[in-house]
Amino acid sequence: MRHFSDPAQARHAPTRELHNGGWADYAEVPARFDAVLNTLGPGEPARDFGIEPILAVHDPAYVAFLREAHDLWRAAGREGDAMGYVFPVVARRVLDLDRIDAKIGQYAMDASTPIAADTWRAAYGGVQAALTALDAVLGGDSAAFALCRPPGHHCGADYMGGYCYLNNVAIAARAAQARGVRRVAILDVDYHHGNGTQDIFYTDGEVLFASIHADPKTDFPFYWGHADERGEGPGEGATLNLPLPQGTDWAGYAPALQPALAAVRAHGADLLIVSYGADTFAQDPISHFRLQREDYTAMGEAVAALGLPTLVAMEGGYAVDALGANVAAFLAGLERTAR
Ligand code: Q9C
Ligand code: ZN
Repeated sequence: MRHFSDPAQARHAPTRELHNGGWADYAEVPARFDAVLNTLGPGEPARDFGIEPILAVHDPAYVAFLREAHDLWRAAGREGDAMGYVFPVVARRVLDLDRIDAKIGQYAMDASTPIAADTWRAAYGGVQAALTALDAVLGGDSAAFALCRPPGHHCGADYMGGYCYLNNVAIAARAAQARGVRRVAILDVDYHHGNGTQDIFYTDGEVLFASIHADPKTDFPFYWGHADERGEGPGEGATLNLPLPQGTDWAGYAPALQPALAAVRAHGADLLIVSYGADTFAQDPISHFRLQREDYTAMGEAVAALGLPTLVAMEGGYAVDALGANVAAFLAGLERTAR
């Protein structure tokens, strides 16, 4: 299977995040990128599809903010990474305030998504990797892998969060539709609920969002991903959330995969996009499932059995030493079943 990335993606290097009331080392490290390439090989460079596919998903004012936030932070005399600390929970008012802290809060859902000097460039590169992999799939490859970093599934049309700035899979889904694909299914198997992706497609009946994740009662992002969130209006029934308890191993995970795959089948999807996070791994330092490397191969085989053209995009996975192998195991399973 071919895979795609942009070297600029390794330049995004925030130092710390606010977690449980204190500073924690930033888990979404550049070494994740190198670890995957070390295992898979260098792959192919992302091509540049421009800003338009990004603006088909994200608010232009939010995109402008992402591009300038770090410069504004420095201009305000601040050091290190730009990060907010006040958030407009009441109706999320957009007031076009000048103070950098007000801008950040307006476009953020948390304090675990700092903007460093090269964040925009890295996020842009990750989107282009996803679009290049999409192009491979639409061009006839049965599957392709985009080494997206930073990840994307927590950010919405106009907010960042959960280490995510641009929603790679949402952008790929809309780009596919612009090229004539009508029905898209997004299967999100990252440990955390993909709240941003859900949000973007919540009222859209043509894009299915099905997610298996840690119960948000105990895990980030808390406010989304509960089983009763099923979509709204024309999107009603096109969102499926399958929360699982901390400690879930493959024996508990595999049964949840079945209704998710059944939903993809029932959707009549022409294209499958997988938000692949390896933070369900037993040794993940910030997560609490118990999957093993071989389970990812079984997962890949189950996904391949759908028989759909498949774009796989990287999301989380923080056990850096095991990340390459955990990605390779999933891709091997996806390739094993002939289609
Ligand atoms: N120190 C993704 O996996 N908070 N995002 C965790 C750990 C944020 C995870 C705190 C978790 C976001 C793409
Ligand atoms: Zn995650």
